Amino acid sequence: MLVFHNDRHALHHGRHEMFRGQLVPCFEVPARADYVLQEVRSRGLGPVQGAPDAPLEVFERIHAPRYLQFLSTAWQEWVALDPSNAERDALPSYWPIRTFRSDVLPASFPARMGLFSYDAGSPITAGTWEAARQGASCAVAGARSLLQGERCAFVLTRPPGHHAGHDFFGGYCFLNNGAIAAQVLRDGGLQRVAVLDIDYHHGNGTQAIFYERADVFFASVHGDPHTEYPYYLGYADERGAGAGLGCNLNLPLPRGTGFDRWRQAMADALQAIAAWRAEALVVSLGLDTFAGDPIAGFTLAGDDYLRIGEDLAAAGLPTLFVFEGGYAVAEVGVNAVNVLEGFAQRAR
Ligand code: OKP
Ligand code: ZN
Repeated sequence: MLVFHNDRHALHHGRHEMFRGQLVPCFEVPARADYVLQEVRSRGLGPVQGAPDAPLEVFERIHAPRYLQFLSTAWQEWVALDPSNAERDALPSYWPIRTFRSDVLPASFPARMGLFSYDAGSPITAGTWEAARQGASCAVAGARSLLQGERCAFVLTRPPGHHAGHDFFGGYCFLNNGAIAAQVLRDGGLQRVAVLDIDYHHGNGTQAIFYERADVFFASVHGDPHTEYPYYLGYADERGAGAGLGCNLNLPLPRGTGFDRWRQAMADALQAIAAWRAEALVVSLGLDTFAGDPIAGFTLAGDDYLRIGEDLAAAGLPTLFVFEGGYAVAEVGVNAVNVLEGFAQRAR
């Protein structure tokens, strides 16, 4: 399996996120990707390569130009507010919730931080833009490899992407790598592309991006948003809108769900994707469904990830895996590569 590795991922290294009234150390750390790369190498999953920088126009197929402009200069603006900010991560403090305007782009940088975000848990650091841009470039390269005829590929990047929307960051995500990959597949000539999100958290960004589109099917198995982040999206009655009605499938499961029930939900999602006649599959591969995850609530075990890979291979579609969450740092590499190895063994 081809592996597209973001060799600039560690340039994004948040120190703190706001959690219940205090700054706590970030869960989304560079070591996560390092463990996955180490496991990819030790188990000989396949050749590891980087990716050329994709032009911004490719990202503009998914993200608003003014949002990309904001991200690309955010750190410089943060430091310009106060030179001592260089020692601190940039976090938002104000948000334009209902009744406020979002059409006006304020001159104030803190005001724009809030305009383009939805939580205080996603710090911007000196290298966030470089890291996110290189990761999205890996997603572009991975999608192009499928267009060239690869059966499967793995985009090994962080920060993750599935919470990032058309013009907002949040949930540790800045550029929506999976959505960008799906768009590259569409623009490369495929008519019907499915995104299957198996991260513990609902992929609100990806859902929102494709919600009114009939050419990309979004399916997600995740913790019930009544109790789990991101809370405000991911309910079962969200089925798409306009031309996209029927092209969105949410399968929320209660906190504490184990593998048997989870596996049946993924089977239901794959059946819907097959019935919709998808031509390719992008998997938002979160490993935070693991029992040992510090910020999630399902109880999957290491070997379960081999079965997930096998089930995904049995769907028979060209498949791009995009790394998302998974915060049991020491185990995330084994769990991720279990999925990929299970897939590779069943697919051949
Ligand atoms: C990103 B991805 C922990 C609270 C949860 C946001 C979780 C983002 C998950 N301090 N904060 O879907 O794995
Ligand atoms: Zn997650």
